[in-house]
Amino acid sequence: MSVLIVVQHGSGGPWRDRLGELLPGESVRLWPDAGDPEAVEFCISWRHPPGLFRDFPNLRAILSIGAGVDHVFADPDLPDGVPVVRLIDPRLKEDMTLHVVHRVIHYHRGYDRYPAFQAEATWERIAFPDTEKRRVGVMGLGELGAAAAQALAGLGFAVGGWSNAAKGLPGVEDFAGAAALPAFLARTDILVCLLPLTPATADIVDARLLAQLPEGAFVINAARGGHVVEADLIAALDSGRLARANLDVFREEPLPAGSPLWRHPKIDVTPHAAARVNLDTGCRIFAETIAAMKRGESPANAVDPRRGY
Ligand code: NDP
Ligand code: OXD
Repeated sequence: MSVLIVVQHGSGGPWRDRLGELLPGESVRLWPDAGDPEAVEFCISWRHPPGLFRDFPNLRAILSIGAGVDHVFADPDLPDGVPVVRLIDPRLKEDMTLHVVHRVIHYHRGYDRYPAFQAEATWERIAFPDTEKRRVGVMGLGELGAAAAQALAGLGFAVGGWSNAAKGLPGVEDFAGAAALPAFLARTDILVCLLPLTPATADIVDARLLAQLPEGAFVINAARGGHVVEADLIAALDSGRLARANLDVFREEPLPAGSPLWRHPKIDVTPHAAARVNLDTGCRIFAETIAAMKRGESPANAVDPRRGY
């Protein structure tokens, strides 16, 4: 049997080496060096070439190198009945929480505006509301959104969270389902998107949604580029309705040099850097999943393909 690491861009070598240490006796290979296709039982993958998994007739699971599994389900030619397993890693959650908290505080306190003051040698303090009056809204209260929302609530922000089903998180006001979206948006000064990318959430941050935010709101997208209609976001920033946006993820990555997002004066670009998949913790989780499946257990954190997250 073999475990195949599939990474299209970047280096998969360290993943192969670390996993080889954690799974002694198994053949851990790096695509495209797949070896005997019949021997491949597990693929550990980030943005594989569509159709690839069909090459492996004895594949038992596809393990996502990432919390998001949209990159797997983007393949219209997945083999039937092979579970897709998402990565739930406390280290990734911690990284994301720090990114979101940092960005929220940055906008809440007006730190984005001080570089312009400094450039003109202007000594001026920016006013900001008391923390409990700053309303932050987190779209998606899953592994990452719930942690970020609770951290923000712990700092004293007025936090609301939108998800399919109410979560009852301490200090986080619940807004559940499509019917609750307008009320959630109307009370959100700083919108954080941590939704999974599915047919139901693609393009969700569009002109219609942005128009429901209060005047001068901020947007932080740390989920997927496909959530945001870029032209609508730019129009809302240009008109002054929105104050500023931080985009960490993009429809095309790396973000092409010619993209207007790079140079927009009210957009802060980070290069899909909100949370990294950690080699140590990630490999340990993959090794545990494979070991459990070899003992005959079902994989924890398999995704329901009908939901897509
Ligand atoms: P989860 O699957 O744990 O949580 C998803 C949340 O979104 C759930 O609360 C779910 O609600 C809610 N949701 C899904 N669809 C809808 C909908 N149609 N309407 C309302 N709520 C919905 O995801 P994670 O928290 O693990 O990750 C979120 C995303 O973050 C990933 O999919 C990935 O795209 C992105 N990500 C980005 C990274 C970066 O570096 N920028 C790093 C890691 C992840 P319910 O629970 O009620 O069903
Ligand atoms: C992920 C990511 O999904 O890094 O984990 O984007």
